[in-house]
Amino acid sequence: MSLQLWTHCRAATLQAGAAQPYGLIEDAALVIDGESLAWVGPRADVPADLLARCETQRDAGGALITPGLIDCHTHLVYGGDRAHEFELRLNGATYEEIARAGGGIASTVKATRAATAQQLQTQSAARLQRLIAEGVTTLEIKSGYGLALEHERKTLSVARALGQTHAVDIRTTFLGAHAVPAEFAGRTDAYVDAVLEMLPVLHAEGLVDAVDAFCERIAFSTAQTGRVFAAAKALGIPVKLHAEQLSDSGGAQLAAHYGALSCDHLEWLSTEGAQAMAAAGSVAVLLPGAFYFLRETKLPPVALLREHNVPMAISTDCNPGSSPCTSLLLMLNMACTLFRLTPEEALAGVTRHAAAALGLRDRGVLAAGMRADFVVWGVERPAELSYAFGANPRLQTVFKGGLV
Ligand code: DI6
Ligand code: FE
Repeated sequence: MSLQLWTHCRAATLQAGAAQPYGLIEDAALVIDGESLAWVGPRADVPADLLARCETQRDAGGALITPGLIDCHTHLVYGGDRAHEFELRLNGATYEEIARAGGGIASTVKATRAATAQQLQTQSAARLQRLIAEGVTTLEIKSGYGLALEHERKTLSVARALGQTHAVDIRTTFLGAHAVPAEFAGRTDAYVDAVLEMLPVLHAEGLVDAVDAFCERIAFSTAQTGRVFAAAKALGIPVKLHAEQLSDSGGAQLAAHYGALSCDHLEWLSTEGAQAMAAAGSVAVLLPGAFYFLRETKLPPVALLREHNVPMAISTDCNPGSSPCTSLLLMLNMACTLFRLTPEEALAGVTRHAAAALGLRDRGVLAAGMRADFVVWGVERPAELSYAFGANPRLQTVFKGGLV
């Protein structure tokens, strides 16, 4: 099979342990073999046998190439929106008043249940296209606004279908334990029973790549979350957790006990939680959009995560209630301005570490054997990607599995 050679570019490979920041290679070459990268390195070092097999040659015009971006925590598929509640709140209504009037998560559950699969798909595709336009080539989508078998199935099926119709890989996460639906009000344990019934059914239908829960005093306790995780483990499904977003409930330790791929949010993470995550190899997924939109003041403990070498990923948390955001590049900027990550940490957070948060080993860095998912940017330095905000990303080309 013939190969494709890319030259006249700078490559931010994001390889772990690279000598240069960002794993940057000046005057780089990439050799693409179908859906994979066959070789990445300095142009002068391309092996002669590979060079001889390159039939197509592309000049990147001095552009910067990064791995395709990965948005590893989204609730992208939902019905309706909550702009009206946003407006009500800014006109003085309290969260409780809105919730009592059927607002909050409950209103999104209602709208998601009422929507047909086709309507959900159309609404969600518009959001997905905005992420793709910024260089996202892989993203995770959680359920959790259906909260009943048929509606959780509808959400996860729409998520899968979006991956068929767009140049993006989609990983689906079952978040049945996101909130207690109205019909189970006051009966949280009975609803957890229902979640445990949904899980094997949806898994058998091929709709579940991972299982997540919202472990928080306003949602599910660690005991209830533990029941969901035990069921996931019995089915061999990896777990992730919305942990310590509003309080420290010890969710990170519980998730680590189950070998979680990631713990997400983490504003209230304790030292013990960070140690448990480090020992389990769980990724910390930081969500600056939710922090900003909810006007939180408690910062995630970035120094603690660094100290314990817990890898940090960054994601949009795209959802109608706490982060109505479809810009992963804006999250790069906010991770730096709000959380004080370095631009290099932020970029690793939407590439290498985001891949790890999804348990994917075939992407997130530019290296031989990895998927040929990459983005060609009209910028000189990698820091420009997190520096500018609200700007056109200057994205030139997205390669997905070797295809433009
Ligand atoms: N944490 C959040 O911030 C969102 N879900 C979650 O588990 C809130 C979702 C919503 O308000 O719709
Ligand atoms: Fe979330």
